[in-house]
Amino acid sequence: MDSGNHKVVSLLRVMQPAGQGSGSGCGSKSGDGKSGCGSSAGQGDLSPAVWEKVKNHPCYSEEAHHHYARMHVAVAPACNVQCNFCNRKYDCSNESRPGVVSERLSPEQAAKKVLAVASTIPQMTVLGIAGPGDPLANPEKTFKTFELVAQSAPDIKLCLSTNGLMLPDYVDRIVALNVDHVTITINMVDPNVGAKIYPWVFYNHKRYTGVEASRILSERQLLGLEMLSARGILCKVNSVMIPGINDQHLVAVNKAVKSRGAFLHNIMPLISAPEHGTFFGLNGQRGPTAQELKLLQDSCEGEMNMMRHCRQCRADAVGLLGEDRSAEFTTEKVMAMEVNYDLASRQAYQEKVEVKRQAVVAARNAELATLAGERSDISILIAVATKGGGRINQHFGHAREFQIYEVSTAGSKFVGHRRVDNYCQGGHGEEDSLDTVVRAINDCQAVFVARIGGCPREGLKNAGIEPVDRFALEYIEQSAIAYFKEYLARVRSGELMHKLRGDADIRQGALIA
Ligand code: CLF
Ligand code: SF4
Repeated sequence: MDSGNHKVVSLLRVMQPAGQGSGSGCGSKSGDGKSGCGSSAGQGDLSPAVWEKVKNHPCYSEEAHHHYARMHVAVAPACNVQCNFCNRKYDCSNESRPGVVSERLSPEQAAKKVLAVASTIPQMTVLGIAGPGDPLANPEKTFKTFELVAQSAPDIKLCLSTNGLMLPDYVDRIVALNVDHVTITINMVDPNVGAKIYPWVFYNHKRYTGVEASRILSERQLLGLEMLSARGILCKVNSVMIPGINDQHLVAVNKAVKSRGAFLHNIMPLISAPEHGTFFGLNGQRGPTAQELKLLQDSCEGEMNMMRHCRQCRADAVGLLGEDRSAEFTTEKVMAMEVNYDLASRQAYQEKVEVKRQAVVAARNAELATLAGERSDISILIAVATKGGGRINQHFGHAREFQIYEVSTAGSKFVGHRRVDNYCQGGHGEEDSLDTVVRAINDCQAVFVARIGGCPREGLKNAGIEPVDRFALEYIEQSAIAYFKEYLARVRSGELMHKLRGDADIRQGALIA
């Protein structure tokens, strides 16, 4: 894609009103069509029943993901499809990408782990089964796990992520078990495109290849989505953006899934590096740049809610979406743990979380009100170092990801995140790491941090990115809007010339803890 034209189109997109704080992502489900859930204050025009399902689901509500955690249990090793971006053979506890796990669990082990995590992390609200293979290629293990958890931890929402091949066969069981969030990964609705992504599918005791394989997969995925929507299950569609293969085509996918009742669409970048051992990785298939991904997400956002806060989790991830606490809950540790699952204390803790969450929203709205009547075509991106809670509360050197906010006179919204190697390693800064960070947030005008040292401060300034620590420990969106007002004033006074920043990198390699 021509990068020059790309920038112009991207600017035009971001000049469009961000939509009263609605907009970016979260997600959930069918029937209610497009509605605010993303970075908006809350219920918006969702029905009370849908709001109840999404309000503390960290994937279906961008706002919730700052406060609530999810966990996955790896009970589903087998898969009935081969995707060219997947390799489940490699297992590294430092690597974060879908399909990677350190241990596979029995349903009984998984249920014990859920109780152990629930009693340690009271803001863990969702149990997802997402692999390492396909949960519906392992139906007995998957449903047995859900049954056990529903009996022992009834407040935890059950969530399922599938390639969709077997979905139509299990809709009744999903409904009966009260699994009210289902994600289907749909990367194409045209089997000719699919043939470049899926070498084979195994269906009805037979292996299919080529276009035929993708035709079967696509029909089953769309049928499953329709059936779930008709039953009132919240459906999210995940799509992997593969430049040159399905990037343009995902607009058609977006329309197809919206028309079948999907509540949220999560377009994720292809993660592709040779060391992953995937077909795409070994054959040099690149992932999208940050700007390419955002442009596609923006172009689909007019159609439906887009999720932009997905962290492409491991199949055994535990914690807030930006963190991974799975190492605290190995089978050995879990089996030795004294589990004290106490529903009342979990609820009491979550009530406190809600109070904090409302404070974040109220602060953002109050600041937003001060922008009323402002008109400008300027829109900027800000990178934020945060450990969660909606605050700027992380040292620059400790950040392993930056959250990205877009701010304009329409307000602020979360539009993505960038993984980085943390700058401080062994107590001192690494110049190579600073280069990586600069490339990852190169499209941002500023980076908000709780603290920052002298060397990285200078390095960022030289790269044209303003390091900002005066909002340390303050709320992110409130601060972003306040900064934007100052930025506009500086532009208007002539102190500053507003310039479009360049593109940025999305990390392709393994995440090193
Ligand atoms: Fe897990 Fe998926 Fe449920 Fe979330 S993850 S099964 S919907 S609880 Fe979330 Fe992780 Fe992205 Fe999935 S951030 S990979 S979208
Ligand atoms: Fe991997 Fe999921 Fe594709 Fe199966 S469906 S090959 S587990 S990405």
